[in-house]
Amino acid sequence: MTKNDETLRAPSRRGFLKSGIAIGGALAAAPLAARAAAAEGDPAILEKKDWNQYLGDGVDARPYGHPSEFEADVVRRNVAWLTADPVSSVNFTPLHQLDGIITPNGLCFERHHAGIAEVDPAEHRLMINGLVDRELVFTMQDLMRFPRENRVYFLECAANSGMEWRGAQLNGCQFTHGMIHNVMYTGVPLKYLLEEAGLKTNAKWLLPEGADAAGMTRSVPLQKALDDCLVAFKMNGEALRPEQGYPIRLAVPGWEGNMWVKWLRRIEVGDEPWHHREETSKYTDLMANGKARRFTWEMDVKSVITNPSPQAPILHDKGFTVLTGLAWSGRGSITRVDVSLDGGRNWRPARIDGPSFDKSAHRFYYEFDWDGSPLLLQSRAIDSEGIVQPTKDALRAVRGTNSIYHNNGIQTWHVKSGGEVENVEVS
Ligand SMILES: Nc1nc2c(c(=O)[nH]1)N[C@H]1C(S)=C(S)[C@@H](COP(=O)(O)O)O[C@H]1N2
Ligand SMILES: [Mo]
Repeated sequence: MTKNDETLRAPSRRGFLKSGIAIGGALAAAPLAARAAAAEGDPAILEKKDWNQYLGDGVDARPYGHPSEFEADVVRRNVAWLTADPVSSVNFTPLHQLDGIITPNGLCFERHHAGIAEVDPAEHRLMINGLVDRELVFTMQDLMRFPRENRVYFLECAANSGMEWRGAQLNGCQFTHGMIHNVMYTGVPLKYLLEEAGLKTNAKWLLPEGADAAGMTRSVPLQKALDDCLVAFKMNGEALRPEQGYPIRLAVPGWEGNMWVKWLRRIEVGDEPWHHREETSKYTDLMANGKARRFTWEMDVKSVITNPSPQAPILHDKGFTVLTGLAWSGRGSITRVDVSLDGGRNWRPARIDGPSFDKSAHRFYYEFDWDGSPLLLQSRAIDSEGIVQPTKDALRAVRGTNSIYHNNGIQTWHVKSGGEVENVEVS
């Protein structure tokens, strides 16, 4: 448990609300009135604070801004026992501490196979070779002279929720679902670069390659590249972070994160897939009969309730509460999210708020009057293809229990009467 979680869970605050005069039942019916009553004698109102009376830092004190010191707990976290070494590892986006649909750049989860490459853009090149009329090498300046587009996409690692295949394991949506981020990319459509090189008639596949020490490669069908892939250089308006592939990465919208090659240095054009390591021994779905599926590219429709969740318990007594979460699909947009408070027996539609883009995260809310009794929270998303997020049992019926990747099953959180939340499975 983190320091801040403990602070928030401290019984004194709950006790204060309980014992406060004239609060009791009023809290459930009219939370705002109850808060006003609680303010009587509140030192936060009566006492002058430093920030009321002293001048603050001037404009140049923070040339690159950072969050308030009181938000120091909002950070990526890893699970040390998952991997042998942090240079080939993963950390997780703190989904339970965010809102809206955009992931701030400093909080995007990281997945590296050989650590973060610190690339000097002046010495970085993008080469296109293989089945093309003209093999080309682009500098960063060359790339800036192609038309750019801005698009919001999620990137989800195929291994997201992989630890949960056989049952509930990690206690927090940061850890069960945090291998995802959702940012606005600025980039050059890959098709413009391929047109510049000129594709031979037998060109069918691409092999993007990273400049990191892992030299990561994946086979990407040409059709996908011509459809919506971007060579991205900005995220949320600023340069990609080194963690995310500075100065350029490939965006492969809706498809598994492993294909989004970071520190992109070369794209080979070929006539068949290469079957490299990342698409054979890794990132394939091992079925019950011991055979693996050849490729699973799309990230299917999925959702998770981010609050309440194990790292974000309910901190008030019974009464009005805000449930929220994220939903996404690699096949399009999200048209509906249902929420259940009783482990999937009854479903009610949630309210989707904020922009809805294809292959981007969607934010949903469900506000309800909590009667203080235990809950089994679930969310179930439906995408624009009409595909419904499955239960974990439905997934296992088809795929068996050997799988790691592509677990888009429905997640359950058990809210206890005290407001604490635990990861459980109800399928
Ligand atoms: N060059 C390179 N590209 C890479 C990787 C890598 O290790 N090296 N990891 C891949 C994997 S498995 C994932 S899930 C995503 C993670 O992207 P992120 O670090 O921006 O979250 O990058 C992919 N691209
Ligand atoms: Mo990944």
